Amino acid sequence: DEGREEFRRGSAVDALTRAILDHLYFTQARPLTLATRNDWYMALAYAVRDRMLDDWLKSLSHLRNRELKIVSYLSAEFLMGPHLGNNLVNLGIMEPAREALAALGQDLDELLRQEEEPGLGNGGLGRLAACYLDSLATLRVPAIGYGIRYEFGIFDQEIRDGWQAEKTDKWLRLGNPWEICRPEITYEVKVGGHTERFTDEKGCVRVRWVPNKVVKGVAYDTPVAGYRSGVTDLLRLWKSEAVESFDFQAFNVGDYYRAVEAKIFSETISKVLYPNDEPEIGKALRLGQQYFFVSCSLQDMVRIHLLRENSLDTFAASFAVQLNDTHPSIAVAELMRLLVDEHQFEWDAAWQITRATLAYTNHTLLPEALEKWPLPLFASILPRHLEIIYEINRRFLDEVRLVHQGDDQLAARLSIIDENGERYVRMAHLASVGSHAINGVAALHTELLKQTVLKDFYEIHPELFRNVTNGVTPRRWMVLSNPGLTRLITERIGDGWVTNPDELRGLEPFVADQTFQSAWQKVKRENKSVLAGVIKARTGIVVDPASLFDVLVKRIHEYKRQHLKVLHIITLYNRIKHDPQADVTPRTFIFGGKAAPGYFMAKLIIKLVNSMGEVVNSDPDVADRLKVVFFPDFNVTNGQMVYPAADLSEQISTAGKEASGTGNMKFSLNGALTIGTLDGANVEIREEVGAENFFLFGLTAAEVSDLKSGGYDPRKWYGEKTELREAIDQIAGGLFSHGDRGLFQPLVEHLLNRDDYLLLADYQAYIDCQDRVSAAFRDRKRWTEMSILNVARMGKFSSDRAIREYCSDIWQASPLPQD
Ligand code: 26Y
Repeated sequence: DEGREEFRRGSAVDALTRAILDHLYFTQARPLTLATRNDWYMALAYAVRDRMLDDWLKSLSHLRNRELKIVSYLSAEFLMGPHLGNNLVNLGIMEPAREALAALGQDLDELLRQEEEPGLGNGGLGRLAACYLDSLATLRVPAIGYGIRYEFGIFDQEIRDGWQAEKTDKWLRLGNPWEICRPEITYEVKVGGHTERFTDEKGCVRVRWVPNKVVKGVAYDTPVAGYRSGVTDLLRLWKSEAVESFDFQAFNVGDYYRAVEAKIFSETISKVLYPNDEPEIGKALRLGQQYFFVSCSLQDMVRIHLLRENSLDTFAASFAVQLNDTHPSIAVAELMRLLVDEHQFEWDAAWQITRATLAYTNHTLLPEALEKWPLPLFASILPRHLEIIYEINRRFLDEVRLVHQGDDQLAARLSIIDENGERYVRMAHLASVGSHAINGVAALHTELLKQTVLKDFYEIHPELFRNVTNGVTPRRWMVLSNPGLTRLITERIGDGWVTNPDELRGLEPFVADQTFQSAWQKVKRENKSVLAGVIKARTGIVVDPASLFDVLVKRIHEYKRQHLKVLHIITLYNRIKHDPQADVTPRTFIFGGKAAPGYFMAKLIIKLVNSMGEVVNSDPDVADRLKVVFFPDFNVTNGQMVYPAADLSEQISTAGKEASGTGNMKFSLNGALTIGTLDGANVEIREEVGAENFFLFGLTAAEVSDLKSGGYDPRKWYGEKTELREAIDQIAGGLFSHGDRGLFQPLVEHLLNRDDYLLLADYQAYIDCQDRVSAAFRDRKRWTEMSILNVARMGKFSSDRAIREYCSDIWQASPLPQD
């Protein structure tokens, strides 16, 4: 094969040039003279995809190799971000591609901006899945990410008159060159109907599920290249379609409209991503989506396994299936159904296989964010699964009662069915009972899991619990998004850190080095200038790259306390108003993040940020020393510009509420210092970088729960803290709403009467800590040292480390041997 079709495989400039021209003509069907920017982007993308195919097809052939365990990452969300740049980095062809395009009169950066990112996720959980696929491929572990090919991903956010407006995300509009449709890989998925008992040829009583609808899932495959690893893994997303036979049947009996309705229903399933990061009770379509992708994925695994072996007895040796939160937890009942109903397994054997295969990752402690489905709804969509769940539950609770005789309360608390009032299926319980491992996503989170939401499970089965602290991929979040810092680091310590980021420790000897420090500052300053340009273009606001870039970007949520940051800014503003000569450290406050469309308070917080910003930004007394920016449409693409330009990373959630956080890691890796509470992975970040290089404030998780159980009264803090009272009174009094006292009243009321997230209790500690930040920023040398040390000590937070832990502690999966 050597030398064959060099122009489709080679990474030299002329091979790439020829490949791009070839795709422009033969794939895009465009003459040079008429090619649009999108044509060039598509041609380049296909040329890059071609270069992934040898490794990919090799990896796909491993699916047939019975010796190799495949990791299946089941996730309702994969927030992959733009593919082009990442693939150029991982294949090592960024520079030749740039040159090839230049020779063709095209600018690579412009084409990179042409890609519409696949926003098939809400935030942290979906982005984690994407980082994990990058690490799996980089570590040469055979893996498939299974999910849903939403036609519309997370909405695009616009800001109109300070409010969030949602626009549909039409990411497929101009085509998707990265995916390959596999019309031959399809599965049928049943929905609704009822069950029947019958006796089979062997005289066994079996169950038949008679659905009232059947839909079809079609596989769409996207290659995921490892970083120069020679392995390309697979992201397989399911699109729902109508089953042809079903149509024809209805058509034949003349019921044309019913056939059309069935088709519409079928296509609705994968239509749109739910833009919430907390469940809404009773959304039938959401349960339909979850079952749809889980069923397709498990049927696909069964097919692959049967190509390897003739019996399903060894299924757990072929696949390690990870449940990304409870969203795919119906897999517990579906795998049982496939084994028992469709493959005639005995219950006990099937149960043993199911538990050996599945493992569950929990991502939240908030009780209101735990998924549960009303029983009647569940029964109407998945009647057979409900029966199976009852049987799983009966056997599980029998065991519990046997060991813990007389403790009926315990059984009720552990039950998969919530019977306190309205009855629900508790998905976290289903996932826990059906898994051989349960993990949290940061050390503190796992400890709290064991003490709170999964306490009873931990007490009966402590051996199931693990911690795997989250990580992020240094490829996208450093090499791709921060080429300046990447170059500087690599000049000093080589490029081994990209796959072995513990090598970043090699920067420590340079921490006080004058030349290195100025080069470091220069990179940060350039990143800030670039971001300043984008801010100007998108918001019209002019910001000074010399000021401290103080950044809070993440989904908008009360527990993440964006409004605590608002109180801080108002406090600084008031200090200036009281003394216009006051010596304040100039800061640019950058907010970003989407609010769930139905989350009123979150949307009001966005409006508050913008309204407050208008007043602060235009006040002549402020004289441009404070600038407030709400950066619209925070997503992966925008994140890649924001993290590298940050001086200060805001990680200010109420302790005990943020499971891990992963933005915190991206900031620190890019040289921002953190101001944060002891929450989620902040705890471990601080441990790694050293307490002296981290701005810590606020109550601990234990103090939070003590304060709450003692009957927390926010008015006490309001009464005692003058600056706090002034800020709240100004919001209430209409200072930021043109005198309208009604606008922010719900927010103020909540703070004064409930303050579930303890903003008032943490306010003073936060302000005092921010004063220390301001002072520290004035000592350029010390700040730069801290910044370098943050980067040097981030090794632990690589997703490679996390994936190695999953492989050894949960999946028992190993890398492919080098060939
Ligand atoms: C039920 C459905 C509407 C739903 C959809 C998305 C529920 C939750 C979510 C997303 C949750 C999420 O993103 N959680 C975050 O996971 C990150 C990765 O582990 C954590 O770092 C972060 O703390 C956690 O909030």
